[in-house]
Amino acid sequence: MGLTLTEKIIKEHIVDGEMIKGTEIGLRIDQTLTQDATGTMAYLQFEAMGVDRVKTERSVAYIDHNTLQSGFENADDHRFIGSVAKKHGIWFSRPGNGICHQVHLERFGKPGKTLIGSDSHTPTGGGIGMFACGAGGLDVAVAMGGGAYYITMPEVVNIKLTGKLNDWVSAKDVILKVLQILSVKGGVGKVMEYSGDGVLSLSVPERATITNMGAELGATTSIFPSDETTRAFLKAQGREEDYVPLAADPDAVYDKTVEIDLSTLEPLAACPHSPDNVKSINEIGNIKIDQVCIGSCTNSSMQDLLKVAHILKGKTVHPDVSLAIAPGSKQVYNMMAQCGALSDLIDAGARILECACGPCIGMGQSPNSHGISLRTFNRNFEGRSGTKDGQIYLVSPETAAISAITGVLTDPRTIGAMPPYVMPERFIINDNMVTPPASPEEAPSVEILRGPNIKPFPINKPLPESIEAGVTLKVGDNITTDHIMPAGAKILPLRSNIPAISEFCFTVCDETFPKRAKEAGKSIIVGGSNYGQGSSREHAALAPLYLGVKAIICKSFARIHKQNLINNGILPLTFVNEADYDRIDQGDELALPDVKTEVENGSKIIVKDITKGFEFETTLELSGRGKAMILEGGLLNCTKKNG
Ligand code: MIC
Ligand code: SF4
Repeated sequence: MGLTLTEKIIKEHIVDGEMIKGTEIGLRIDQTLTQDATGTMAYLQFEAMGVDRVKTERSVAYIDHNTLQSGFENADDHRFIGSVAKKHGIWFSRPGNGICHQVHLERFGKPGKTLIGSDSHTPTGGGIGMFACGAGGLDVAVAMGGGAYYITMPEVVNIKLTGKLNDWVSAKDVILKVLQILSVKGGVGKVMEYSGDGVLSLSVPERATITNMGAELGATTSIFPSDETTRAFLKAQGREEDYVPLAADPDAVYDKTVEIDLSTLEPLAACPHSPDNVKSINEIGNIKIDQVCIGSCTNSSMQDLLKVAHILKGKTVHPDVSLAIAPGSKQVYNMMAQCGALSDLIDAGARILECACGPCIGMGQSPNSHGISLRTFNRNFEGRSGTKDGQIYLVSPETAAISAITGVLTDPRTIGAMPPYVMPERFIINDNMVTPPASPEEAPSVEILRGPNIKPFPINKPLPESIEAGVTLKVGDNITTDHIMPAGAKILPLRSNIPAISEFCFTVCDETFPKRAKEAGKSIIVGGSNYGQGSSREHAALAPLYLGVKAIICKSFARIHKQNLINNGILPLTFVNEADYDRIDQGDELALPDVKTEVENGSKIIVKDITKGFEFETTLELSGRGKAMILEGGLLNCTKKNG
């Protein structure tokens, strides 16, 4: 029986467990990446592990999220990360060099390699045939130290693409279609593997747009084959030697197949407030818009921006619209400047932002009250833009650019023929903003630069025999990490300071939560399905830990967040009978009288609702390693105990 591409790469990298679906496997990790908003924690954890030099083939630390520097905090964190990188064998991509995923694709990604990154959009690397997963900072720290990365052996879904995209329809519309079909939880426990002759017509950056936003399906990762298009991209990047051809065997067996005929797709948009709330532009109609933002790790490649420039050339941004554009990398920015396309953007009235995440994570450019903003980004969760009642629609660069001119949401197909654009054969290659690490000889003398905002991270205690705590918060389905630990310009600078950032935990849902949780001392949170979808931010576990949260009881969890909870010794419990969710109210006192023994013996945990006088069952699905982490109070405690 033939193998899928996913299975082939896993087979090459498996160091623990067996390739049996649903069981835990450990993978050798070739490359890691971090960004600055999760990086400080990851490197503090790496330091706590006491490893001198990373053991990976390539580890890169990027600065791209916290670049506003409205106080000393961001700049201090940049210096800290730069110094840790230098000392421990990590390449340092300086602020200004671009968004981690875009730069990694351009300069470092290699087909067939494994990559984990402390950012949920690390699967962007799947566009170049990497097995690339988003992970918690602690998992990345372990991988840098040479440890395996553990995942559940995934099911593999074949997304079979046939036909060719019509003019004005692009890669963003493909992934929005997949989201419409499968939903934000449709990918949990699965890898999305793309195949079919439709793949041939997609460039590497287009494939990367699709794998990037596979994160919104909750998928473990997404991957494209590596073919002549991949070779051409690597050649244009001056690194053809990194090319290897990769594809699934012709007789590979998939768990499920979804067929999409590219020629039938039309321009789509994800409506507020979820990436799977997808409708066609036609269905939504010509709504008046206030803002357009183009960029982010989903749509900021040279190809995307060239298209935008050709659309904007000689036009003016509509008087009622603000258009902001952030190129994905210095390479893109510079090439746009060199070929004159940047001038077309500027001339049309675009507000050019630095190459960074920017508005995607609420770092500036928040829309006006009730403002309607079209964005080429990947997430439109409530409040993420920095404006609580902002209405964010996720669209392709084509739809965004044309609507910026017309002032209303516009189906680009109604505007006439698509202006032609020609991609350069060679990209400008200048890695001068990537600082190499110090040599092993020089490394001991490199001083680590720690700013006053960098506070030690909380470490849990071993699991007690029993837990008694109140339900300090009850939330519904699809709670995102942006609900649990919001980002944005005010809060992101506190990423290195858990006591301070905890003051904002869950404030999107309930402003009183941090205060109440602290007063209660110990608490339990009750949630619906797909709890913790979205970001890989470990802060969504560390802040609740700091506030005394002992357990989350919900209908189901998103993958990375569940692992972050386990890594920090917080119990992720699921209802056996989902109807019990409705019987519990915020304020109820709960007890887990035999929790320790139950964890030791199996997966069933009995919970008593003392207030209401009933008892219900929950499950704790853990591997052997996960069990040890829960019993010891987290991964670091386990590592220390086992030497
Ligand atoms: C995001 O898109 O939500 C982020 C900000 O990139 C996060 C990482 C973070 O919270 O720092 C992610 O996707 O993992
Ligand atoms: Fe940055 Fe946005 Fe991409 Fe997250 S999704 S890495 S915030 S650009």
